[in-house]
Amino acid sequence: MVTLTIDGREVTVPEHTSILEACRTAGVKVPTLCYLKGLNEIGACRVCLVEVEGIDQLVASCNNEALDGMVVKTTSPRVRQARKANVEFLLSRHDTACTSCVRSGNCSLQTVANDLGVTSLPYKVDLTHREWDMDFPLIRDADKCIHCLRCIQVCDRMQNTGVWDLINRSSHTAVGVTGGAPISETDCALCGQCITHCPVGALRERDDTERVFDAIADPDTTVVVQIAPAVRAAWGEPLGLSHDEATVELLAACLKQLGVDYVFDTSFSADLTIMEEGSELLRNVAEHPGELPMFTSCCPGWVRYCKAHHPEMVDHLSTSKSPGQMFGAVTKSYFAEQAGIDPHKIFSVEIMPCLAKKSEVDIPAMSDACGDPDVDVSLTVRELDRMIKAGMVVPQQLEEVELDDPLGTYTGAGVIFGATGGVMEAALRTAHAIATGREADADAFKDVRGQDGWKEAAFDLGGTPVRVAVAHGLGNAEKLIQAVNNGDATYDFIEVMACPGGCVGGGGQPIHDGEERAEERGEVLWELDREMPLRRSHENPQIKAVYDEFFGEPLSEKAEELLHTDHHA
Ligand code: HC1
Ligand code: SF4
Repeated sequence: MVTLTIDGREVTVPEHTSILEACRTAGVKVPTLCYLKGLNEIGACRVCLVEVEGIDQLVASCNNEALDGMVVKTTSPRVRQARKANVEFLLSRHDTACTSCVRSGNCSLQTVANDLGVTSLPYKVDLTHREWDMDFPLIRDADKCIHCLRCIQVCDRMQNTGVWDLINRSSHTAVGVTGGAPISETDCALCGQCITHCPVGALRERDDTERVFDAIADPDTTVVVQIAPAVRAAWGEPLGLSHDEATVELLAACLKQLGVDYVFDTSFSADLTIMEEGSELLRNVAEHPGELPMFTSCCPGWVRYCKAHHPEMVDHLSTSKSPGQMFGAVTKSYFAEQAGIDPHKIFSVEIMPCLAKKSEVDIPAMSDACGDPDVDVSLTVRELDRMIKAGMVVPQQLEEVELDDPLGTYTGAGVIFGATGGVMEAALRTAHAIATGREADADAFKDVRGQDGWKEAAFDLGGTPVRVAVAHGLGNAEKLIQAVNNGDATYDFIEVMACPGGCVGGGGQPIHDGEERAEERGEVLWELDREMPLRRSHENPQIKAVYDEFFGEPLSEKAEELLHTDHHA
């Protein structure tokens, strides 16, 4: 341990702690822009400067160690003036059109400039106005970049993807796409983690909200919205709602207030995915062992990564569509038939914590129900929240409403899809019942929960041993695949979610700069599961009905046509 003095207070911290972390331990606020603990500790933004007795220069607190006997000052005039000058320098090269920026009100540069009393910009350099493919789901505005390098580190070290890099030389050095390639030609998985880790508005999603507003305004169009499992754990955060207040039923009320015709829950089709994927797993274990290990395929970020980096594994991806896509196919077939609506007049919207879903809905093969895309638009939670605000909807003034029939019923198994390990656990609950004819305790498979990057467990499904693994974050997935390819690990079934923590930590979720909320949000889902009367997908009465009335049974010809896909298509 080392003991130092910060602003006259003695603080004791473990050796090798940074001065910044020591300040945080002492409750001393130090502003930062580039710092991400464990990932980006490079002192690039120079906003966390502090004064250390005996050293002439001010030092960046994030990449200098706290030493025994050190005396640190964080509030001296020198420190304040230097921080302010550094923020002014960043602003001189920044497009400060805050009123039209998606991060206005949630931007760390804006906050620190306001905190430091920046009221005018003493100088300004010409901006670059670099071109970008505005049709791509991920938008980058080079004029907003502050060169914090977080996106490079997150993409490279956490997600093993390497889309971003430093480009150009000397004074022209900037952050850009590696090798200067067009973004659509890179291996970007569209996990969106660079967006949620950007402190400013340099990275964002393509905004598709106007397409939804237009569909709502068209009297000939029936707008059907599905809400993904992980949305309920986060949609209320920017709107000042607690987790208890921000229920899926209150969100349904907001959507109805906006003019949406039907509101359903993707957790319903997560139950459907389990019926198909669980049956596929048992079939492969019994009849096609060469197709093992089977990987989950509900995360399009992971599917994109797999296709780009591990084409040898594509045939091991489950052919079951993601719940979002299954929901779209069911909406424009079974639901349209039940409700007597022409499926061509349905506008199908999914609200997802995800960026990659924007590319999934555009895959040409995902148009099985009536020839039109099964899902027309995928919105992130951030776009949803912007729609709620733009519609002047005040959730606090609304009463909850029930989800619509017949696709609004779901089980706890469907809800936990949004947290790492949840898809696996939901699948095992149902696979066990199919294999044995008996119900296991709903918590019997909880060994696959938790925040470890790579988890494994083995279960007995009616005499058949099944070895499973769960990875979240593409860097962890990469390690797991290499172990499988090298023969160092053997599994039958593997869940991969691209985002750390699963969809609760998704790249389309609300942003809280410097904070990781996935674990806390995941707890919301596990708690909802514990409270649900039905916790196994096969117990969902509407799932039973949809098989009785429409699909026949899992893996039937109709199910294969509407609920499965060819990943090579
Ligand atoms: Fe997910 Fe899924 S869990 S992929 O993260 O399988 O986005 O929430 O909707 O489709 O159900 C996302 C979440 C979501 C699908 C489900
Ligand atoms: Fe999207 Fe979820 Fe996959 Fe992240 S983990 S890319 S949010 S589906």
